[in-house]
Amino acid sequence: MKRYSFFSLLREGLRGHTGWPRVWRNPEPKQAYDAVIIGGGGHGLATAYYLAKEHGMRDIAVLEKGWIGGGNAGRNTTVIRSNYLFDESAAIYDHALTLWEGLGRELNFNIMMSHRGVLNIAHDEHEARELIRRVEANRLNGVDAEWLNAEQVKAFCPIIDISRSARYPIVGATLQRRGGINRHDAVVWGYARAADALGVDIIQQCEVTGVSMKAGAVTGVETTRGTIHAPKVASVVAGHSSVVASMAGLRLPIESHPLQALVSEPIKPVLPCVVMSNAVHVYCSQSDKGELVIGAGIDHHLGYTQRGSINIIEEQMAAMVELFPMFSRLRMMRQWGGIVDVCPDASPVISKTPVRGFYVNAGWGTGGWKATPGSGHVFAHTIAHDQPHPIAAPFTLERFASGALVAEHGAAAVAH
Ligand code: FAD
Ligand code: PYC
Repeated sequence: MKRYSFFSLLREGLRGHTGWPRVWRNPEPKQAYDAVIIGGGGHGLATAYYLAKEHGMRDIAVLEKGWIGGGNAGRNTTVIRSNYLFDESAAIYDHALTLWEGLGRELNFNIMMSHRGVLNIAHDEHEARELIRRVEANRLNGVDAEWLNAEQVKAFCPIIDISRSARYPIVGATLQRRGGINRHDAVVWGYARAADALGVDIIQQCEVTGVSMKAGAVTGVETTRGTIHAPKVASVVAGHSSVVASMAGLRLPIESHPLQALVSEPIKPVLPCVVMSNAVHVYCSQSDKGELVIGAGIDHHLGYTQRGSINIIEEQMAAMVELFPMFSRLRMMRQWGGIVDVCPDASPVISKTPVRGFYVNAGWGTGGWKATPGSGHVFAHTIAHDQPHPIAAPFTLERFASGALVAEHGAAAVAH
């Protein structure tokens, strides 16, 4: 990778940043590819990268209607953990966490991965029993998990209020030390640069408006930049999965909801880990810039509006101050929303579909960021071999017919 001196940085600043080389190409769409990935978020770019790197497919386009990373990849709060209850989920989320552990090195890009630990708080005996059960299940699956009592929680996160007089007293918490946060745009840019270097065309400002089919098989897509032919088309469009699936005549078991987050003004480092509370309905971490990154549950209505609302600010702040009274004087700086696709069992869909050559990766709900590398890795296998990767096999669409659901509402955290 090219390195820049202080003087070259200064020169670019003074001449209006006109001389930087492109980090990935900006190609015109070709008329045909071996595979088209719809959606330039983290999952779509990771899928393209692993298709090219591990399956030797180089004639691939990623089509993004806006700019890469402008969807949920750029709107999420980057909490990463793999402490899900069921074996199937532990397998995919821990596969992702293992890939996160080496991803900065693999992409040669600083993704600012910080394994600072994730606490999931229990406020009563019932919650404690549920969470201890999860710790035991995690350990059986080889996922690192600990149970901390209230004093141990305080030792790990000194600013948290564990007084018995609190409205929601803290009984204990699970801790996953390998969990943490990273930098969302760095992940997107790292995957984009690596995929581009392997020959993948990343095409922004190119919205897919139709899926073309013949005799039950996909033949390509219609886009705002023309028709593109491809024998394999994969939809990885997070909040818009039902919209794109309907272009192929498919109805997915998915509902789309707004999910909001907000950040405070930057302050000195005070919060050393991620803290999540289902009962109080808030979670929080502190970014390297010093801002507190705070999230809420989903908006209860269905919708596609990517914006904040007053009730969420009020509810989140009330909940935050329950856990961290010292934050009562903080000012909030920004609030935003993204659209998340939620399946009835709070688990994703990584699947072939009844349309031959058309694949769907969707339904990650409020928790797909943490899965990004694992999702891309196993989805690439599914597309390349036309067979689910063993880790993805429990997450095909067939489960909604067979009833073999993977009900992860408890582990899906605050947001469901
Ligand atoms: P996206 O980045 O949304 O990518 C999909 C892309 O498809 C978009 O760029 C979109 O523009 C594009 N697209 C859509 N339709 C078309 C079309 N017709 N043609 C071309 N392109 C199209 N998960 C966690 O694990 N931890 C968290 O802390 C966390 N916090 C969150 C907080 C918020 C506020 C939100 C909204 C989500 C959060 N999530 C979190 C969930 C996580 O962000 C998503 O599950 C995940 O990012 C989805 O990945 P993606 O790459 O598919 O999504
Ligand atoms: O799944 O851990 C999670 C999460 C945190 C915030 C939103 N989702």
